[in-house]
Amino acid sequence: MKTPTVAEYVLTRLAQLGIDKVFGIPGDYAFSIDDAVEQIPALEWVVCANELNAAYAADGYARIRGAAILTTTYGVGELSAINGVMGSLTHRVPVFHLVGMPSERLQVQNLITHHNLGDTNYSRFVPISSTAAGVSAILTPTNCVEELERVIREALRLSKPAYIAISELSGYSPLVGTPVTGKPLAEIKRQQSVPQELENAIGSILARLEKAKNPVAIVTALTARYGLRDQVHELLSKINLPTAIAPAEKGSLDESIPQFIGLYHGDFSNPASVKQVIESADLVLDIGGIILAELNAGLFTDNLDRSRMISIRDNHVQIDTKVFVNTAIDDVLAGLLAKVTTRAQAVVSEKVDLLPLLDSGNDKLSSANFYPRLQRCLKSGDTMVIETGTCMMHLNPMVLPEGVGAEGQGLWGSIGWATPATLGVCLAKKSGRTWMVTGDGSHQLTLNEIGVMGRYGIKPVIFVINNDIYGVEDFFSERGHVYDDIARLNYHLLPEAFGCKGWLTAKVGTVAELEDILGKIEKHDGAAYIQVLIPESESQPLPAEVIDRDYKLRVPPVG
Ligand SMILES: Cc1ncc(C[n+]2csc(CCOP(=O)(O)OP(=O)(O)O)c2C)c(N)n1
Repeated sequence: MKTPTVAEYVLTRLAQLGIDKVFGIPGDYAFSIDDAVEQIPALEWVVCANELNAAYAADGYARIRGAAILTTTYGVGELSAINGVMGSLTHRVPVFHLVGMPSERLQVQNLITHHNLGDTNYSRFVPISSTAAGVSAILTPTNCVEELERVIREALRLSKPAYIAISELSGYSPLVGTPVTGKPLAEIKRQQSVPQELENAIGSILARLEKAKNPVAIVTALTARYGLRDQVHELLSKINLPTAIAPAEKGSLDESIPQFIGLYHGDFSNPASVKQVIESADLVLDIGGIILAELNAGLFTDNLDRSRMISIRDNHVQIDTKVFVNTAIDDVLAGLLAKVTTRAQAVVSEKVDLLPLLDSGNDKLSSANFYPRLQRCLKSGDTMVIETGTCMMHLNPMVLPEGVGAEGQGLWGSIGWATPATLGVCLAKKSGRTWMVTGDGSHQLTLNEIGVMGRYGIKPVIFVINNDIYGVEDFFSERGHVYDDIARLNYHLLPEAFGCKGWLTAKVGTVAELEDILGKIEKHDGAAYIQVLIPESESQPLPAEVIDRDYKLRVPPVG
C-alpha cells in the first residue's frame, strides 16, 4: 500500500472518528490538506462563504456529531476563523482546525512571502490560533503519528477545539511511522478516573442525596458535549428530581420529561416559580457545572447557595468545599445510575405549558403571536437553532416538544453564528428538520452562507425576524441610537439571488399570512426562508432599576 502523505493521514485518521464533512476555504499554503480532502472518499468538502462562517458551521456540525473538521489557510484564513473557534472553545465543542503554513524551505531561507507582514516572522500566528483552540500541534512527517494521537486524545478529553498546523511541504511529504487506525467517537472512552476519588465522590453524592428533603437538579450542555444525554435522562428518571436548565444550556435535556420544571434564570425564571423551587432546595445537583455569567444568571439575580450544591463537572466533583478530582463525568453518572435509590416522583407544582395562541387573521405579527405558532410546528427529531438577540430571549423560555433539540451560543454570544451553524447542523443530522430563528441584524453578518446552503442542497426552515434594528441592544440602553439602525433588506428575495433552488420563501406581516406559510412549510419537502415583520417598537429598554443594577455590578460606585 502506498504510504500516505501527512495531510492524507491526518484527514483519514480524523474521519475514523465518524466525521464526514470538512468545512473551510482553500488556500495555496493549505493545498496539501485541500487536495487530501478531495481524495479521501469518506470526506466531503463544504466550501463556505468565508472562514468565520466555516468555523461556525463546523461548530454546528460538531454539536450534533461530537466533532468536526475545519480547514483554513495561513494568517488571513485562520485569523478570520478565530472568533468561531473561540465560540467552540467556550461551548466546549471539539473542532479540529487544520491550517496550512508556508513550507519550511521558505522559512529556513528567510524568504518573505504573502500573508506575512512583509517580514519573515513565520511564528506569529501559531500562538494566536493555538490559544483560540485549547489543544495544538505543528505536525511534521516524523512527529505526525504521535502528535496527532495526543491532539485527538486531548481535544476529546477536554472537549475543546484543536489547532493543527501543517506546512505545505510537510503536508505533501510521506508519513514516517506506522499509521494508527482509530475508533469511532461513540466508542472512545474520553476521560479516565482515579478509582478512589471516583468512589469517594459517588459515595458523598449518594449520602447527600439520601439526606436531602427537597433536592433539585440543574443540567448543563457539557453533558451533551460528552455524549451523555441518554445517561442524564436515565439518571433523572431514576432520581426523579425537579430539573431546570439555565438559558445557555437550552437543548441539554428533552423538555418533555416529567422532571423538567423550566428555565432557571434568576428573577427572569420561567415559570417564575422555578427560581423559588431551585433556590429553596436543600440540595442542588448541578450536572455539568452551571456557569453563572450574567446573561445565564438573570443579570446576576441568581441566589444559589454553594454550600447546598453538588457540581458534577467534566473531571471533578465539588461538594461545598470538598473537591474530588480526576472523576470523569461519564464515570460519575454511571456510578450514580448503578447505586442511587429511586426516589418517588418529584412534585412539580407548575408545568411549563405551550405558549397561548394569541390573535388571528389580519392582526399584525408580534413576538407574542409568532412564537406560539412556531412552537406548534416542531416535531420529534427536529432541532431548533437559536441566534443570540431578542429571539433567544423568547426561545429559551419556550418549552420544546418531545424529542426536539436546540442549539444556541448564549455564552460566547457572537451574532451571526446561527446562520452558518444551521448549515453545519443540517449536514450533520441524519433525520428531522432544522429550524432557525435569527434577528435581521445578526443575519446580516453571515447571510452569504445561504448560497452555500443552496449549493449543498440542505433543507432548513429559516425565520428572519425583521425589525430593522439591533433590537436587543435597546433592552440594555435607551432607544433610538443611530448605531442600532441597520440596512433594510428584502430578505425573502435572498435565496433566489443566492441561487437556491426549490426554496419556499415569503414575507409575512399578519397572523393569517404566517399561518398560511406554516401550513405550506409542513407539506413542503424542502428549504423555507421566511421574513417575519415584527414591529421595532417591541424593543423597549428594560426597567431602569434592572439596568442600573447590572451597571452597578459592572462599575462599582466609588467610595
Ligand atoms: C459579533 C458580534 N458583534 C456585536 C455584538 C453585539 N450585539 C449583541 S446583540 C446585537 C444585535 C442583534 O440584533 P438582531 O439580530 O437584529 O436581533 P433583534 O434583537 O433586533 O431581534 C448586537 C449588535 C455581538 N454580540 N456579536
